[in-house]
Amino acid sequence: SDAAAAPPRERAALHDRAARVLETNWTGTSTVPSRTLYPHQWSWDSAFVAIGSRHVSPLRAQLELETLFAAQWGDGRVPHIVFNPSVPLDAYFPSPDFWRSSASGRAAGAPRAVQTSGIVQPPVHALAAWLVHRADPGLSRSRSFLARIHPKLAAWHRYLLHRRDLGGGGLASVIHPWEQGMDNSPCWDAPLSRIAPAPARAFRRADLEHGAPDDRPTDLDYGRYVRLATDYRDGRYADGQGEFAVEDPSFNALLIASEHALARIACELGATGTARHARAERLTAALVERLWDPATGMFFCRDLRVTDGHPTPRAPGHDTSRTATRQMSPPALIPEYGVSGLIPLILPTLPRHVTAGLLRTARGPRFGLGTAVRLVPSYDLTGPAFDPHRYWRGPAWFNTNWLIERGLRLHGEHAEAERLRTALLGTALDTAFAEYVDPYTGRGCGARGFAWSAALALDLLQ
Ligand code: 9WN
Repeated sequence: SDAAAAPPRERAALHDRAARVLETNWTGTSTVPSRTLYPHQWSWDSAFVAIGSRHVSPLRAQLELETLFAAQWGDGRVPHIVFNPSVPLDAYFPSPDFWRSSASGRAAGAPRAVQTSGIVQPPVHALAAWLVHRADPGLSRSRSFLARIHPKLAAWHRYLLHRRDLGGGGLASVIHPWEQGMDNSPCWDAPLSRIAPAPARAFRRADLEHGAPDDRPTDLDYGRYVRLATDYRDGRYADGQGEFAVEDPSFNALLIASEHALARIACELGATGTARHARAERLTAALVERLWDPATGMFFCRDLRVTDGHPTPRAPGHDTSRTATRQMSPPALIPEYGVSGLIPLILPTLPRHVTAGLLRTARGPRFGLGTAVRLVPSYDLTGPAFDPHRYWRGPAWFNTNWLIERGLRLHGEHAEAERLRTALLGTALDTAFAEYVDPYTGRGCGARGFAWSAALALDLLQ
C-alpha cells in the first residue's frame, strides 16, 4: 500500500493503528518495545517512542524520557534496560538477577530503587527531548521538562565522552554489541570471534519462546554476549578493561546529533549553545578522521583491540588505556558494510565529499536505495553474511530507515526522502508494525506491534 500518498481515511487508519500500538505497549510510566519479546523499558527504544508519541500525547512522551532518566547511574550512564519489577524473571534474558545492578553497580552509582542492566545504548535522548519539547513548548515549560532533564543529558554525554573514549581519539566506544543496538551485525563477527563463549548451560534464552530461531541471533552469538556482559559485571562495570571495544559510526553520529540538540536545549534555557555546537563540530571531524574510508565512500567500525591484524594486549585500566592505545599504531577498521556506516547522513556539517560518497554508497548495489529494495537493509546486500531474515544481518529496520530519511531531507534529497517515507509508511501498515522486514519484499519478521515501528510511522505521518 501507499499510505503516505493515500487518501485521508487511510492516513487516519494508519494513525489510529499506530497510536493503538503505543497505547497497548504503555505501562503507565513507559513503553515496552514489544509485549511479548521485550517486556521492560529499553533505552534507545524509548527515545524513538517519545519522538512518535509526542504527536499523540506530549505528556506521555515527556514521562517516557523521565522514567528512563530516573534510572540513570551516578557516573552518568543511562542503562540499556530498566526492569519492570512486576514482570516475571524468566520473561526476558538476561534478567535483573544476571546484571545485579544494585550490588555490582554500586561503585558506578547504580540506583537503589530500580533494577537495570549495566551497559548502555545509543544516545538518541537529547535529540528526542528536544523534539518532544517542540511538540508542545507550553506544556514543556509548565513542567520544567527541559530544565529538569538538561543536567541529566549533560551527565550522560559526559560519561560517554570521558569514560568511553577508550581509543583516545575523541569518540565513544561500545563494549558490547547490545550497546550499539544492532546485536548480531556482521560488523561484530571479527571482534566477537576472539571472545570465548559462555557455556550454553550457563543461561536460558527466553527470546526463542517468542521469536523464530532463524530470525534471531545464534546460540554461539548469545554465548559471547553473555561472556562479555558477565566480565563487565564482575569488573563492577568499570570501563576500559574489556576484550571488546569498538568505535561505531551510528552510535557516534547519534551522539553528535544529540550534542547539537543539547545546544538548542541550552539556548532554550537561556544559556549559550556555542560550546556544544563547537564540540559537535569537533566530534564530526573525529568521526571522519577515524571512521571514514574515502576509497570506498563508507564509514566503518574501528576495532580497538586489534592493531595491524593482531589483537592488542588488554589495557589494565581506564586512564592507562588511553595512553597505552595512543602509543600503538592505529587499530583496524572492520571492512563490513553495515547500515551503521550510513547513519552519519543525519549530521548537518559533514564535509561535502563525505555526504556525496555516502549517498553514492547508499544508492549502489550494497544498499540499493531507490533501486533494488523497498527499505534500506541493515547489511550489505552483496555481502557474504547477508541474510534477509536474520535480525541485523540484512533485514530492514524502521529506526535506521527513519534516520536515513531524515538525513536525505537534511541534505536536500527530497524526492528520495519522500519515496522512502512512502515505503516506510506502507510497510508499517502492511506488517502491523513489524520489528523488522525483508528489505526486498517488505514481509514482516520478528515481533508485531513493535513500539518504535509504530512511533516512527506516526512521526512520518505528520
Ligand atoms: C538486547 C529492544 C531491543 C533493541 C535492540 C534490538 C534488541 C535486545 C535483544 O531489542 O536487542 O538489547 O534481546 O535482542 O537489537 O536494538 O533496542 O527492542
